[in-house]
Amino acid sequence: MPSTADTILRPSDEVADALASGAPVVALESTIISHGLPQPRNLEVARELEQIVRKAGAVPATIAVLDGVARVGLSEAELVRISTETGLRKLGQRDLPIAAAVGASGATTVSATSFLAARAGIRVFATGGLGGVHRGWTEDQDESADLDTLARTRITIVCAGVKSILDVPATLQRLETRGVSVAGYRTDTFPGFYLTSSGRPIDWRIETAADAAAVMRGQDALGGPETALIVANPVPLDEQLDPELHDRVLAEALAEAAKAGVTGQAITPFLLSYLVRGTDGASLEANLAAVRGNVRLASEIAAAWAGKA
Ligand code: PSU
Ligand code: MN
Repeated sequence: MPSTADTILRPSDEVADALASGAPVVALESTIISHGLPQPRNLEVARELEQIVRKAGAVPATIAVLDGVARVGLSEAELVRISTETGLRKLGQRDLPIAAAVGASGATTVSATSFLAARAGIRVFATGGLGGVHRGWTEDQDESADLDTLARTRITIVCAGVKSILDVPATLQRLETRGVSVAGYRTDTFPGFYLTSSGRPIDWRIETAADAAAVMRGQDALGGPETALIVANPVPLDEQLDPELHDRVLAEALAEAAKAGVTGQAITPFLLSYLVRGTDGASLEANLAAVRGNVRLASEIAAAWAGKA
């Protein structure tokens, strides 16, 4: 059977209706659910994030590939699938056509989710922390495909910065080079994922969801390369991970990963789960606090963008 846009990329009826009527829609990724969070908490989180979007008056579109079809907006049974199915793959943007051809199922990373959301006509996307340049890049050139995709995809991504397991200054540098717009939401420093601040300054600060929508209109009015807007939204201070605990356990995690020879797609899930265990779950709570805040803000931005707020 030939692959057509129809058979390979399928929005749910609810998402299609919302997009057709100009209602606010927020894209959510599935890798954080399948590979970034422990079971069984991940399923509760998948449901909770959708609930936050709905309460804010927008439609959630969790994105994943199921049996070779990129699905935009999942049913309850499909959320259970991405939370519990063993052997579910982690798919970046480059993996999508291959997964479609062989009928594979997988969770989508920021790169794949941004790409599919934009293709489906969704402009706003919420996640936890972006991928980026890994520490030790000079040895293995591990830079997440998230950055490249954001340099050529017109999406607004709300995140708590980039994951602190990464080389944050190098990642910010790459975002600058690749022409990706970055604005801090009510902050002058770039957020540090589990931590409120990475300690790095940020060039631009916005105060409201309406400001973000104005930036998005500016992107479209100016034309030029189809780049993303990163809205960097820090985890509240009283919900961040204790910075000393963070630094200590992260150093252990990085040493452990090097010793075990973990590389490639496996490194991010390895480090995140090491942190969960090494902090007795405190990193998980900080991660979730960050994601919830991002989903809330993304819902407000989607409403402002749709002209409903
Ligand atoms: N944010 C989180 N947890 C995660 C991720 C983001 O709070 O697990 C995922 C995203 O899907 C992101 C991916 O795209 O980690 C990055 O993986 P890699 O470094 O292999 O590109
Ligand atoms: Mn990588």
